[in-house]
Amino acid sequence: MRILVLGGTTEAAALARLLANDTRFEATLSLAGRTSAPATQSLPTRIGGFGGIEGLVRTLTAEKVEAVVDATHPYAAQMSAHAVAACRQTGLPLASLTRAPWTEQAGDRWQHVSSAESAAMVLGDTPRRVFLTIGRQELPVFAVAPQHHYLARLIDAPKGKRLPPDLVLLQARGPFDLAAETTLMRDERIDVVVSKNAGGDPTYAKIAAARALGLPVVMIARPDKPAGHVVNSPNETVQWLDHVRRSLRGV
Ligand code: 3Y8
Ligand code: NAP
Repeated sequence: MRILVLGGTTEAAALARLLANDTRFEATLSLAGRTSAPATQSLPTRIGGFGGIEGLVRTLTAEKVEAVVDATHPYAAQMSAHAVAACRQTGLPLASLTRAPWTEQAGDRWQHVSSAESAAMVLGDTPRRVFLTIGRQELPVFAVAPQHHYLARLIDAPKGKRLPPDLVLLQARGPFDLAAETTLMRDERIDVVVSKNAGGDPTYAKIAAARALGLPVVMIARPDKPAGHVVNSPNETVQWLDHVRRSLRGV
């Protein structure tokens, strides 16, 4: 059965490893092409946008895809909206591999905001040392608050965007560990962390390190992310795919 997996996450990579050795399925992984050197994947991988909903419909039809898995990141809301629309239009089954958000533990000092813009405002007027861990795409937002010192972690260096003046770029990709995150924040004298609620383990260490150091975390809320049939793990996704395969084959 021919499958398209919309990837770009830890779970998508894990699902790809499961599908690569499973002769019941012929799967392709899709990445947006956001990073210059994505991690090698276990499945044949296509890189780049589809060209909106219609582009995705054309790909699904041309590639004779029989089922779609949306394993994109919790903040990749547009890709998920397009997947729901394109699967409705083509009548294809869609599973959405979702990830639970992090929840506050005792000792956490989270400030909830709705966007990167409100995160920049809530930092306040007094200059602070900010650990920005939300990547490159929304970095220009913080140019409205130039009084702060920013340590910004991202994968590829930003190109030609208006950036905050007092900025140090840290090029690194997850997963990260508690000891390294704690040392980094202490050595850099960080006094506030800005984060998305990515969920999962690969980047939770910064949240635990902030708690250990008694630092506040400005937590940007997840966007509404449309979904098809919700599955919660790569294994559950494979079970769903086999159920679809059997119903398509009438077995
Ligand atoms: C291109 C694929 C793996 C998957 C690793 C996960 C974990 C690390 C959490 C921090 C937070 C951040 C960022 C982050 C996380 C995993 C996972 C996850 C956050 C890769 C990947 C692609 C991307 C795109 C990239 C964004 C950026 C966001 C960095 C590969 C590594 C900050 C999100 O330069 C850019 O334009 C980067 C863009 C979207 C957010 C942003 O706005 O900048 N992810 N991340 C995917 C594609 O092309 O389709 O390059 O190998 C995947 C991973 N990112 O295989 O181990 O599964 O969640 N990625 C955030 O949470 O704010 C890092 O640094 O603490
Ligand atoms: P997004 O805002 O939801 O989508 C924007 C556009 O990017 C989509 O309309 C689509 O272009 C293209 N696109 C997104 N994901 C794609 C995929 N897997 N395959 C092909 N095209 C894709 O997406 P995003 O938030 O920029 O995320 C881009 C990628 O990075 C995704 O793979 C996501 O899983 C990964 N990621 C994102 C974050 C984050 O913080 N947003 C964190 C970690 C990983 P067209 O309209 O042209 O089809």
